[in-house]
Parts: sequence; C-alpha cells; structure tokens
Amino acid sequence: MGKRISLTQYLIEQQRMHGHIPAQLRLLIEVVARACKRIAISVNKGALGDVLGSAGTENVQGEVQKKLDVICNEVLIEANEWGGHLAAMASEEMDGIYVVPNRFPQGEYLLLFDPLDGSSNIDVNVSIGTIFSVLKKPDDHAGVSEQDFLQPGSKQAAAGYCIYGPQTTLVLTVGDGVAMFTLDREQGSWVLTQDGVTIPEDTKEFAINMSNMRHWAPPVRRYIDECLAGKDGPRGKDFNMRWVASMVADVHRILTRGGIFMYPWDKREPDKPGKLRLMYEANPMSFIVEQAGGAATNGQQRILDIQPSKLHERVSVILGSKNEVERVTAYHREAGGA
Ligand code: AHM
Ligand code: MG
Repeated sequence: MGKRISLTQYLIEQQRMHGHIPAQLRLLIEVVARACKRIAISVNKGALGDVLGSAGTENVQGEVQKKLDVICNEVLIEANEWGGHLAAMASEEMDGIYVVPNRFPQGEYLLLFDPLDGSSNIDVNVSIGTIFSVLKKPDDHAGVSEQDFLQPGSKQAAAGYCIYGPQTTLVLTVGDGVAMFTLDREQGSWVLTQDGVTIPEDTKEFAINMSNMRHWAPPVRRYIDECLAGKDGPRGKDFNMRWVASMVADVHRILTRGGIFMYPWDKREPDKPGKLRLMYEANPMSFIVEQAGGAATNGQQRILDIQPSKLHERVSVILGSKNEVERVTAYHREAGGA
C-alpha cells in the first residue's frame, strides 16, 4: 500500500490546490467526520450497548424513532454546536431548526443531516448511514431562521455520507469530485481510499422497492417493465435488481459499480411528492452523484434546482447512471409530466 492520506491532509491539500475550502468549512467536515466515528462505535455495539429497538417517540413526520436515531442526532448536535463554524442545524429527527446557543460563537454555515438513514435496517444488522449537507448562511441579515435553510441543493458547499457496513466509509464532495475515506479502527483515522469516484454512464442494475409497483406512475412502470423484459425486450439486455432499503447503501453501490436508484411518487398518497426528504437525503446524494458524473432528477427537473418551500419537504428521487436517469426522465416528459 502506498502513502496514506488522512482526511485532514486531503482537506488541507484541496484548500492549497483549489482554495475553495475555507477554514470553517474544513473544521465543520472534520467535526462531522469525528461524530460519525462515535456513531460507528454505537452502531457496532448493537445489543451490547443497549442501543437497539424503539425510543418510544415519534419524529415530526410521524415516524417512530429508534433509539439510535435519537442517539445519533444528539451526537451530531453536541459535536457541532461549540466549534464556531455553524449558525444552525436542521435534522430529519427534529421539528424545527437548532440554533447554536448564545454561549457559543456563531459561524457562517448551516448543517443539515439525516443522523441515521435506513432506520428499518438497524435492528437487523444491515448497512445504515449518516447523510449530511452544508449550506452557507445568507450574509444579508443578522440572526438565523428556517428561511435561511430553504436554498436549492445547487447551493450546497459540501455534502457527504458515512456508511456503517462491513467497512465504515466516509464519502465526501466539496464540489470538486467525490472522495472516499475508510475508517482505520486501530489508528482511529479516516484514510483516503478512492479519489475521483466516477459512476459508469450505463448500467444493467436497478434499485427500487418493487412491492410498490402497482402504485407507480406510468413512466416508472414503463421503465421497470422494459428492464424486466430483459434480452428479448426493448432494452435488449438482462437487468439485475438490488434493494437494500438503506439509501446510503444503495447509493454507495451505485458509486462503486453504477446503477439506478428510484424512490418515486406513488398514487397511495397523491399529494405527497415522494418518501425521501429533499434537504437531508435527496440534495446531498444528488450533489455527490452529479459530482461523480451521474444524474439526479425528480422525473421533471434536476433535483439540485428545486427551490424548497419547507424544511421537511419530500421529493421523488431518480438518481445514478446518467443515461438511465435521462431515459426515465424522458419517459416522464413523454407522458406529459406524470
Ligand atoms: P429513514 O430515513 O426513515 O430511514 O427512511 C429512508 C429510507 C431510505 O434509506 C430507503 O431508501 C428507504 O427509506 C426505504 O424505504 P422502504 O422501506 O419503503 O423500502
Ligand atoms: Mg433517512
């Protein structure tokens, strides 16, 4: 193995070469990465740490919180509130924004996170992860409000996720490609294991929860029907299917070997645009996927162009290998915006 590059060294060298990682942003990323190490330890302990099962509470979206959802949310807040790099935080697990308390200095950035994505997989020992997104607080006014968070994903200064799987891996973009770091447990440090991550433009693998098929809109149905038809169908090739039910794990596979991931709108709740959250899941993942040469849309438009109207907004998600995402998006266009 060649020379090991730590996360700190990577960030400092990025700053020197491209000058686009201000000191506060660097600190922020390092603090989030450190919090993810703590989360990895709790996740690993499982039943031994008494962290499995339900917390007996519900989040703002009416979803039952797992003990680990609550623990991870607290770890991220405690780690980030005192460093002086943040003005406020928002989380899938909190009703409103968390403004950095007055006793600490206020920074320029806003941090959004899904503390533990893939909650349904916690107790069954399947990969889960932490997703985060970083925005700059608008500097035209003092104080901070929820409104300051409502920026399109194209404005993200950084985004990433940490996957707690067979390996613990941190995936990061600061808008200049995608880098992956693996946690070296003995050393306690993040080591760069892949830089310039690229998603193949074509794929023969799709990820979607097939049990919802009867509820999908016609363009999604058409795309999957064509994949299922295999070699003898219009696509002329056989497709494989994977669905981990942890977005981090499905996206990680796509970054590693290509594929398309979809969690589309469905007709059970027509007024709900989708299951996944724009600000905590879709935006950071879309930023990462685009930075790796892939694409991400909601069927109608690029996800990163969506102007959010509320913090916990949901969205339909189609992301991954560019040519496949463009095909599904074109099917939506042909169907007249279904
Ligand atoms: P969560 O944030 O409550 O864990 O929900 C998001 C997860 C995603 O990670 C995953 O893609 C999806 O929900 C799985 O949903 P389903 O159980 O409907 O397949
Ligand atoms: Mg989630």
